[in-house]
Amino acid sequence: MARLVMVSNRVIDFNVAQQAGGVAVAIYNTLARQSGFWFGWDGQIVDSDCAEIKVSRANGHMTVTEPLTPADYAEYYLGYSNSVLWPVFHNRLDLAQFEAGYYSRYVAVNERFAAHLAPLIEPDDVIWVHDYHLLPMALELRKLGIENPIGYFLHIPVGPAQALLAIPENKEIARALSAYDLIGLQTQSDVRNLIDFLQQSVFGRLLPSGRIRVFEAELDIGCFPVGIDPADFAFGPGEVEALKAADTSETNRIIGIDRLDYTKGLPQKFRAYGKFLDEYPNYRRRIVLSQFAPPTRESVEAYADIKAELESLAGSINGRFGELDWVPINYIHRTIPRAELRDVYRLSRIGWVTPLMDGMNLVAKEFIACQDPADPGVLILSKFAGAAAQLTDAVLVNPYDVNDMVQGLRIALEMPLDERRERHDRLLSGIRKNDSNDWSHSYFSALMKAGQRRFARSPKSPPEMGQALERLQSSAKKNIPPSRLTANVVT
Ligand code: GDG
Repeated sequence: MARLVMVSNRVIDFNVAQQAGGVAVAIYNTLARQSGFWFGWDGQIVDSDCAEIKVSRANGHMTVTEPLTPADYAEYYLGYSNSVLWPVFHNRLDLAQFEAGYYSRYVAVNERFAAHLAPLIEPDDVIWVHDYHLLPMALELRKLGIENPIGYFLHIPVGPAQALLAIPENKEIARALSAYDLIGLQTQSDVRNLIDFLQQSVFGRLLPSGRIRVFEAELDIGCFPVGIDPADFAFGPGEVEALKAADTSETNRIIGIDRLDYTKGLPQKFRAYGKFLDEYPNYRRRIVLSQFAPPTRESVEAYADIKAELESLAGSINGRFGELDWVPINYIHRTIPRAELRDVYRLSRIGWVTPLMDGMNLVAKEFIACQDPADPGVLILSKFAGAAAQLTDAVLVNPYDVNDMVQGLRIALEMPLDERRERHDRLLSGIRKNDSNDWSHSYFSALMKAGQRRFARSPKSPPEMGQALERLQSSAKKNIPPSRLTANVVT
């Protein structure tokens, strides 16, 4: 039976994956409808080179995972993935740590994952690799003779070609990308940037078909904006009434939910909020900014810096404007449970989502999904989030321009009910139409087509594979339980 094999850096237990948010939910929602399994790191760090591979089954779904060693964690995860690729792709060359030889460990971990995954692959499987940690995965699998269709989806944005070209190993990165059949990105601008990079780095050539020739390969690169499942955020009968009854706050809540990351524009948001309170004193005591900023990658230096900066900004704004009975910024450096997240979105008048650069940003979509259509809150969204290409009815702002941020907040707070309803209605229909199901189906269909081209070109492809692709595509619609896994694994 044809299966979909999802590969991502971090595999979340199927029992809790839906609670995790972001990439994990996107993968969970796809696999929940499809036969296959999920392969990657289990989040454990163990002091041993002989990694034990674990197979877990939960709710009829299967995950295959392995731990990292402390050196892998330091160099593959914190190092090359999060101190080179993450800042560069977000156009923060100033934070990239090119020294330190992280690259060899990055490739070695991909090589090891590929060596453990390859024996599990059956001739008619389709492989879908996620995100920047695993960029060389297809190349490593190909070296082991895997000829199956392999797709790649990059969840983060693609900065300008000039930034990517600054990576010392940029040619190796380009070669690694050429081993995929399809590269999926979040926006058209990402697609343009990646093509530009491939042209400049390794003389990639755009073909009349729209594909790009890189070395011997012909690559499909397309835009597939990630969506959410709005049903995950629906309120049941009586839930909203209970929520409202329990809410005693008399101020208008402005909600921010962002991992504490330098790409999220949090200092810019805090400064704009301080300027707003300065310029519009009539709003003092009437609004509160509740900013959740759960910790992330704390051992990377740039993350420690942003934490200190934010604490100082929140402290100085609260110190300057606060009263005995009013604290202007409620800054919470903790993760909140997903169920509470939904309530907080619903009870907020404004969703303030202003990253400096973001692949998509699902918080923006979640906020819209949680609003009351009869009296919805307003989304303020950065022009530089991937989501802005779709959510054009949000109040779009430039997070680098403090005056634009201040005016965006004023417009959102003053927006009349009719306009709020109209904008929300259009935003919600877009989110429903381009939901997570639509994302995985459209990516998957494109991967099928790219896979078929591979069979046509490659004499090595098993003959049954073309039909297998079609079977897999139709099984996706029927919610078939995962099939067996037989190779050398320890359960
Ligand atoms: C990558 C790309 C792209 C956040 N704080 C808490 C919490 N969250 C949840 C949100 C949301 C998710 O985390 C964050 O959304 P992102 O869109 O930033 O997702 P990531 O996986 O971090 O990022 C991004 C995304 O991939 C998908 O392609 O949009 O651009 O960087 O779901 O709700 N959840 C809970 N407590 C928190 O404190 N429970």
